[in-house]
Amino acid sequence: MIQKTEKIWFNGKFVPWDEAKVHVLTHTLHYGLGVFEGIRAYKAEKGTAIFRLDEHIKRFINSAHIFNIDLPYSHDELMEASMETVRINRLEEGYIRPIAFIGYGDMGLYPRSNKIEVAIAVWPWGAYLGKEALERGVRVRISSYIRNSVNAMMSKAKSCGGYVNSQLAKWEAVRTGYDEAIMLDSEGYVSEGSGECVFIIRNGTIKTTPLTSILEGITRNSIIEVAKTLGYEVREERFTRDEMYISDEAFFAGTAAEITPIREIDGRKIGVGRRGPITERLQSMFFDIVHGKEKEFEKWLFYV
Ligand code: PPE
Repeated sequence: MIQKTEKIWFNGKFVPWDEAKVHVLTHTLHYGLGVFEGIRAYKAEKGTAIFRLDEHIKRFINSAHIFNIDLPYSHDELMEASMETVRINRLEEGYIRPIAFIGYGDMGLYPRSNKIEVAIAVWPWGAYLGKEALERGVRVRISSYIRNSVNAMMSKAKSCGGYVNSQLAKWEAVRTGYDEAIMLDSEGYVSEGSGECVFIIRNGTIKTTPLTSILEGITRNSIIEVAKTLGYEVREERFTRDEMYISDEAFFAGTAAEITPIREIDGRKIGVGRRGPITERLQSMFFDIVHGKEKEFEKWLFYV
């Protein structure tokens, strides 16, 4: 169960958690057109800091733009509202969820008069795939469902409806005994997890799928930059499921999942079957960065 905090920012005002409600005929609830973000705040050395808040708000605005949703708030207002929601709830560490959705009014697929509603909630959220997964790694399967194809759903937008596809994959994976799913794109190449980008490592080279059919992951982007700083070669190129099978290491990257090693795919052990050395190095650097222990990457922290 979600761990409640005190207040939710809802259309510009703070309301008590239990009162942040909508009508059952809220448009997005029926048709799925809405956009959201997932952001983490960490208890860093100098206080609570939101990781790459500006990039997340930029993506939120871009997601709305892709779907012609006129957000009634500016980039700066959304930044400040996110910070204030963390502050007012005295959240030391946790998750931030801005969402914009089409409110009550017209039904049907071309709502003309409905208000665009915006909310920001925060709550404590531990390791997405379990605390031990960060060390031991997870077991995944290739989904029988393919990723939303590029002209069916706009993958650069983090949209509510896009996650129906993710949930098909996630439920199938869990119900058949795995922790998480990896979906292939409509051409058969690896795309992403239900809520994470995918990386593999072979012979010391790090590979991640190109942005074609996936969300522009902010964790993905951070890892690419960190890996390059550490001197690794990083390639953004397509790869297949069998290349994953024979990789030395593999991991998921996402705000919620952070860096979660993958220890098994479709019943095949990856590398030695636990977190590999390069994954461990990137993971430990990533956790140092989000906790404010790396000067060079302080630029990514927004202290509340
Ligand atoms: N792909 C998908 C489909 C995705 O949902 C996410 C984040 C990513 C890639 C990684 O993006 P980024 O967070 O910018 O590194 N998924 C969010 C939702 C998780 C949820 O269960 O809700 C997240 O990690 O916050």
